Amino acid sequence: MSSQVDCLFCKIVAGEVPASVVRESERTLAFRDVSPQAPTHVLVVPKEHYQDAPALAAGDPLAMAEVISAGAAVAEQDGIEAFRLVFNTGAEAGQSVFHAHLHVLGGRALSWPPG
Ligand code: IU
Repeated sequence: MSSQVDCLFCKIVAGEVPASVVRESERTLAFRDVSPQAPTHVLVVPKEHYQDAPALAAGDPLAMAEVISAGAAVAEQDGIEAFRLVFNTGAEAGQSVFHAHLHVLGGRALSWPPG
């Protein structure tokens, strides 16, 4: 499995850094964000390292589909019907960890457009 030295989310996938894991599948891991922006704020990551969502979609479309399905499953687990699925892509769009991850946000009213 491809993994990058010094990638925080690769270390979480490897069990080297602790995380509050809520769901795991063959290709994905879902864990609670350490700085939650909503009552439900979970990150779903592919276990393999891709730097962002477009790279994941191009490199492993099945894993991308599994990430999105896992996001919906997390919302169901947390009992929320309305939620937002977000891939920040690029530093200017707010991406700070360069291992593809889906934010699952819900449990409160969410405004639009985002800042
Ligand atoms: P972003 O889209 O790359 O900005 O999202 C990265 C998220 O990773 C962000 O919401 C952080 O709060 C979260 N996070 C985390 O859950 N655990 C950590 O140790 C670090 C960041 I550093």
